[in-house]
Amino acid sequence: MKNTRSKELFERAQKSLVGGVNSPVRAFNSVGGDPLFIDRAEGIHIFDVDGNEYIDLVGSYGPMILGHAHPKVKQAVKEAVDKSFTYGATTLAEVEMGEMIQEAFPQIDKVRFVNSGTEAVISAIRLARAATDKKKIIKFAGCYHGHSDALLVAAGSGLATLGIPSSKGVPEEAVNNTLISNYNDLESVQKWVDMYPNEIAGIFIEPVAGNMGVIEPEMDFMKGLRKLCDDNGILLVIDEVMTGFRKKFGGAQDHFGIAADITCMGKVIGGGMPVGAYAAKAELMDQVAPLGGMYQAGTLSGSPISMACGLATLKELKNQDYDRADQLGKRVKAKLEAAADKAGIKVQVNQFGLMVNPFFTETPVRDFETAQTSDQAMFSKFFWAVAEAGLYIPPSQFEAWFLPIVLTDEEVEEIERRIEKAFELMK
Ligand code: HOZ
Repeated sequence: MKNTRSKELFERAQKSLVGGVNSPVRAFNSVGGDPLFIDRAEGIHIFDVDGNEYIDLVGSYGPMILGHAHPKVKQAVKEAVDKSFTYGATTLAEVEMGEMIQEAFPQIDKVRFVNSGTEAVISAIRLARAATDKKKIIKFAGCYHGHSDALLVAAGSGLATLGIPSSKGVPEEAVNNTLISNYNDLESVQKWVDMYPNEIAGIFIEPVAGNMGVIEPEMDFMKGLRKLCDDNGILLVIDEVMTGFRKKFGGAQDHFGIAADITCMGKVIGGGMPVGAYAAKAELMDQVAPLGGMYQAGTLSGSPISMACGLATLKELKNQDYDRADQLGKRVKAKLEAAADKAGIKVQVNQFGLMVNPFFTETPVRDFETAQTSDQAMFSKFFWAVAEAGLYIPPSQFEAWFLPIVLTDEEVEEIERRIEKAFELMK
């Protein structure tokens, strides 16, 4: 695989950008070698600056569910750009987006758009505290909810990849009220509720973890969390930044039959432009300014270009066959298992709809501890073999792969061939 131009650009990038990247997950620290610099992408294909073509299974870490540069989305963005870029005033597209979210999430009355998943979760923490007049929050080891101080402990994503247990620069005071529990372990949550009755404002969870690899919740665990919240006046905050519109037109919470008190969104709802959102029943959202005393604002919130991109994406998703999407994910999982088996490599493949990823371990992966049993050296080898075979996957064991929903049967067959080839290269 030729990488002369990527190498040159990386050397140049390191002189002006921290580590040559603008987000640590883009660095190749855990797989070794130099990051690939991307030139362009179209549909399911992505091309690096050396002219190598890959099938893109990163999808910009989630937003590109329709593949790249979808013609209808591109057209909507062009039309928005032609009018201007931002007005600092409300537009029709924001209202339409709000209505679209209401339609997709029956438990939501009102929504506030922000610019990222991180911002959505920061705001949800504030709202949970404002609404309950309590300070403590619970998060799960290995879950990642963006880079805000209060949730940057025992976090997945880049922190897990780089082996950073908790970020420097986060003062003790900022995390004094953050309690850590284990995913799929209700007792580890009950323990905190017993220890701090009447002090916990919210429980924050990814309904399917996607930042310690992909991990599905056990139904008893999710149902138990809902009950624990109801019995103790705690708000259940479900972070659907990764899962929103991924498994169905709506949230994973609807798929599991669990309703959040506050829902956070991002990624897909922007279709590739920066959008986040938090949303809830009116009694909660009406506590947000200008109706209530919880303040949160943003110059570019609900940006007309981002809204146009998000709206066109969601309109297109409404016509997609999500049952078929799940079958696509299952086919990729089955191929990874079969090809690994043929190559004599132990693998556990977790999959939720279009989210997939392999762990190189014999241990079934159900939480952060078991995720960490994956053989990192094997993952690095796999990453480069897969790149050589023409698949672009995240350069980290702990990031979910995001398959595009638009894959044709022939394209899935091509992915299967490339997986097969990758495992052959690993021999
Ligand atoms: N938020 C993404 C989930 N792990 C990763 C993208 C990034 O941090 O750059």
